[in-house]
Amino acid sequence: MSQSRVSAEATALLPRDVPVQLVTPAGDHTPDTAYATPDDGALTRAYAALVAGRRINDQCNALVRQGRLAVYPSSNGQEACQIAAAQVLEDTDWLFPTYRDSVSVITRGVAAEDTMVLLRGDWHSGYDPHERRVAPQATPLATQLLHAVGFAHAAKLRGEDTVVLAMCGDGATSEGDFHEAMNFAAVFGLAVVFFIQNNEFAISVPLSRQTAAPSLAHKAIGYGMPGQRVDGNDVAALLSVLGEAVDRARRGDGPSLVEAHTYRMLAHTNADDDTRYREHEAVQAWTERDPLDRVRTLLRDRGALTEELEAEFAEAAERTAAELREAMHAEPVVSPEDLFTHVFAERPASLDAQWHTLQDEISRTEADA
Ligand SMILES: Cc1ncc(C[n+]2csc(CCOP(=O)(O)OP(=O)(O)O)c2C)c(N)n1
Ligand SMILES: [Mg+2]
Repeated sequence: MSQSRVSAEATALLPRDVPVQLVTPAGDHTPDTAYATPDDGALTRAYAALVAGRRINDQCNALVRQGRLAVYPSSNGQEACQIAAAQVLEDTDWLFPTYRDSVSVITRGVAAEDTMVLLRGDWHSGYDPHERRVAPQATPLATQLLHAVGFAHAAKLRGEDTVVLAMCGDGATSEGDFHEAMNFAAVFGLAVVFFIQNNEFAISVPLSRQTAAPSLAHKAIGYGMPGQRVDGNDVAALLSVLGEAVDRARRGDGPSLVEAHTYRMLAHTNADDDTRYREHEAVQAWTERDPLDRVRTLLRDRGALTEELEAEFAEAAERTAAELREAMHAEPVVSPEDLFTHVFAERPASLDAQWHTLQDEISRTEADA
């Protein structure tokens, strides 16, 4: 292989200097020769999901304050990433989300109240992963990337054409698991799309302390897969760039990495005070890049989004929020024995003894009450 051929192949793996954008923050269409703009139907569907996603984020924030959720890592400001990740997949594909990706999980069809079981603290996951092909939301950073890669490997061995989309944050790219997952996926040519939502922070740690690379998408070339950067608040660009990565994976051309440039508009979770590490003005500046506004403006200008449709979307989002509220206001019925279930296929004597100790304590407490 000649030197120039090596460098041409290598260059093809590099991301662009400027993230791909198809709709400007003002709502103007900026066509791209390499990435097709989704049609108005697809964008309207995405907008409906964005409206629902924003409403779910708002509702969950309120539920946290009411003590109905233990914690809520909001994706407020990141809804375009959340929607696109879910909408580029076929029903038979798999999504591997993180704790911040509840809106993706719900957009994929999991009931909102089942999605919130984890964040209410009732159980490790409130849904059957196989039903909508959504892995349980991972809290330990980057672990889900290895699960996703293993899953894709198994699919390949079985001869299936399943695509696996694995989500992570900018901070998670510093984990060893991220690198192992990328390397394994590339070496074995697996159908994985690694999707980084770069929201500029890992709790209080800014991106500048996370990496010295020109961008997170530049990491892809080190493993031999293409990397691309996309405006993470432009749902049209996300659908196109992620869609292309999914098509590539399905064709058998291997994994790729997509970095979305977005911003976390709220604190890391309700347990975090973001005024301690970032300026209010910096956050405010991102309101002008809101992911809902720009696609709404575009679709309204084109006449594709009528007032009736908008009202319909808002009503549907309100119904989802009301159902979630109602479900979360009901007291959960949990059995203390659940703590001991699914730990081992057959419960060993030592664990059984612990359960009996707890049972004794419970019956004594009940007798005292
Ligand atoms: C292995 C591991 N280390 C540390 C943590 C604590 N932790 C939870 S979220 C977080 C920040 C992650 O930031 P990022 O990957 O950018 O995702 P974001 O929260 O911004 O979506 C950290 C350090 C964890 N959950 N898992
Ligand atoms: Mg982050």
